[in-house]
Amino acid sequence: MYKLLGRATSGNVQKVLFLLEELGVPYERLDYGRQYENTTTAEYLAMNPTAKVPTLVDGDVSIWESHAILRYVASREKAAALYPVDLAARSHVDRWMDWMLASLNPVFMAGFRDAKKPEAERGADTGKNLAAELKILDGQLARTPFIAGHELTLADMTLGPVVRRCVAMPFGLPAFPHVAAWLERMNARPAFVKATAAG
Ligand SMILES: N[C@@H](CCC(=O)N[C@@H](CS)C(=O)NCC(=O)O)C(=O)O
Repeated sequence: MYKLLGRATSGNVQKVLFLLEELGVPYERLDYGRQYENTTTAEYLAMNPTAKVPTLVDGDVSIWESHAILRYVASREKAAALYPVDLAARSHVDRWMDWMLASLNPVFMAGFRDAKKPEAERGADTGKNLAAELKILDGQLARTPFIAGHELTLADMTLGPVVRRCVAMPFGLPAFPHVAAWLERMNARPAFVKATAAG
């Protein structure tokens, strides 16, 4: 049985929860990170030298980096619909997963930090930068119902938990109708609702 180490409020943990719930495989989630103050022990660092969550334990194997975990579990469970074997189809999933980490995540993190500050102390471009990335996603979702095409894939799993937070940020963001419709589709999935229930 998979063991997922990570608090349920972490967006990166929620990505993995979304996949595990969608697959319906047995797993156990254990509270690690932030308030639990248990990611700097020698035992944890031996599994994950970044002292972050999530970490996935599968027997003797331990894996960190949420997207590496998603790829491992989808491949191990032979979930080819979620992570295609065909290389061209797979590249559509991979590019959006990488885009999430390389392009959306930095502006999401800036937004996450700024949202807690009084308006006068926020970065001048935080909302603008976030809107620019969400516009790219909205353009893609105008073309296909799911991020990497006509079916749910790991790309939706990497983006769902974070984009739902992005659109709720207090920066007067414009409407992104295709993103909003896609989030409604995500919210219709019990796996997504359960994965993101902690906030
Ligand atoms: N790129 C890493 C980022 C991991 C990360 O930053 N995790 C955050 C939670 S979302 C964390 O561990 N924060 C400190 C903590 O909770 O102790 C991944 O995708 O797994």
